[in-house]
Amino acid sequence: MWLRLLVVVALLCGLALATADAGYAYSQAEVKSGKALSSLSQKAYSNVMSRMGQQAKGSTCTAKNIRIRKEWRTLASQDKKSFIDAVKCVRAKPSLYPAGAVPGSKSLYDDFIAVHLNQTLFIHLTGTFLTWHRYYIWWYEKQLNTCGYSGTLPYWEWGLDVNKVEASPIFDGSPLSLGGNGKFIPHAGLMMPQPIPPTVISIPPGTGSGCVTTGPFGALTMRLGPVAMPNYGSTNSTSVADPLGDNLRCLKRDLNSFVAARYSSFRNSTSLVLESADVERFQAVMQGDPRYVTGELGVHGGGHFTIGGDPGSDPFISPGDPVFYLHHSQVDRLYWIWQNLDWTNRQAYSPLFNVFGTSTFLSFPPTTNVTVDDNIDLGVLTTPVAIKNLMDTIGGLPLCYVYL
Ligand SMILES: *[C@@H]1O[C@H](CO)[C@@H](O)[C@H](O)[C@H]1NC(C)=O
Ligand SMILES: *[C@@H]1O[C@H](CO)[C@@H](O)[C@H](O)[C@H]1NC(C)=O
Ligand SMILES: *[C@@H]1O[C@H](CO)[C@@H](O)[C@H](O)[C@H]1NC(C)=O
Ligand SMILES: *[C@@H]1O[C@H](CO)[C@@H](O)[C@H](O)[C@H]1NC(C)=O
Ligand SMILES: [Cu+2]
Repeated sequence: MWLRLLVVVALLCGLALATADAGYAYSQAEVKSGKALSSLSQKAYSNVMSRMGQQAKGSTCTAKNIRIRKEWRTLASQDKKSFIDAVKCVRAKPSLYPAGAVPGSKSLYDDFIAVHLNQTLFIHLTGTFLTWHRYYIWWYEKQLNTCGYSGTLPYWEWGLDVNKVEASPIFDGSPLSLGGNGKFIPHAGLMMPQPIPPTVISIPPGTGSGCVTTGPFGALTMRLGPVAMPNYGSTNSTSVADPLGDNLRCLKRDLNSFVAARYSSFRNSTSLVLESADVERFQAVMQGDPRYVTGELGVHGGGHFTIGGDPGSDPFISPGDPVFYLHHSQVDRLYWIWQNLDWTNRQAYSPLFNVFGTSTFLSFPPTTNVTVDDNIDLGVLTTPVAIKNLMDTIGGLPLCYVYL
């Protein structure tokens, strides 16, 4: 309570954000430009490095084998090329499902989509959200490594793109981007119904909506879904009778700078990290959980709807767009920054245990509370891992990475 008061006072004093514990104080300009977030990230980095060697028993993660995830635009050209080639390689690897079990899954890449689709209602607005996606993208990173890419999964710093997403090196359609915008087709915006209290979040139309035709992923296809694809100009959504079927169509995007600036700005990421006192609040604000905040998408939803289109705006199949993994790498990075600014209180073995929530979407239907001993199960992709072993990115069981 008085933490919020402190923030208000700081605002009045011309400082943007402050927390009681470490005395962070940044100017409005520093928050807006991303300087504040970058300083918090560096603080988290040095905190992680200083506890190297003190991880939970059994860790094999050391300063020698630690891997560093970086923002897409800091990658060397040959690394971007190698990353893009590795995505294509994962898309060319055979599916792990028994023949005929999932007709729309034609590759290992599609398997990632199918597993996410299958578990969507158990991994969003649940106690599993943060660690499920942490393990999921880590395992994807491993597949890229098996496909000849020696680097780490890059992240997408949304704040850098809020003025013009179309001009982002990630989306500009150049050979070293992840493909361009969708072709522009005049269309209405999205009207997304929120259950508690019943409201609608309206966003103006983006600048695409048609098929992506430029860049390395210019001819990408989608097969699985849709399951809950919001329709333009209405609160309705589209689904097919056989979401696991072979519903061949093009990749579409509808880049939307309004959404990025409103929901995924540097200010949004910075206040999320500084003002969330516990994981309950952190994960709720990050996802725009309607039980806690009204009319918000959170930085997580904001990133997804900045991409938009098909599969980008359908929460069940959004991993079908290769940018999904860079988006969730940034989600994971904010979780990592937040955890490591106060590690003692934000890890699996602290008195608070730091998971919160049940294992069903909005707790509907009600289920028991998730605990750190529960497993994250990626289905056909790989073996389950306990949540407590996914809460430390340098825990070494199996994670061993940081962000810069
Ligand atoms: C969905 O999850 C259930 C329960 O874990 C599993 O039995 C089923 O095989 C999964 N289906 C797909 C398509 O992954
Ligand atoms: C939305 O769905 C309702 C109920 O199914 C239907 O009556 C209405 O025509 C739909 N509206 C649009 C714009 O598709
Ligand atoms: C998100 O950032 C925008 C622009 O910086 C700001 O107008 C909005 O109030 C912020 N919302 C939240 C929830 O942080
Ligand atoms: C689940 O967690 C909530 C919030 O901490 C708590 O109020 C509730 O008693 C817990 N339920 C069980 C069955 O432990
Ligand atoms: Cu997800």
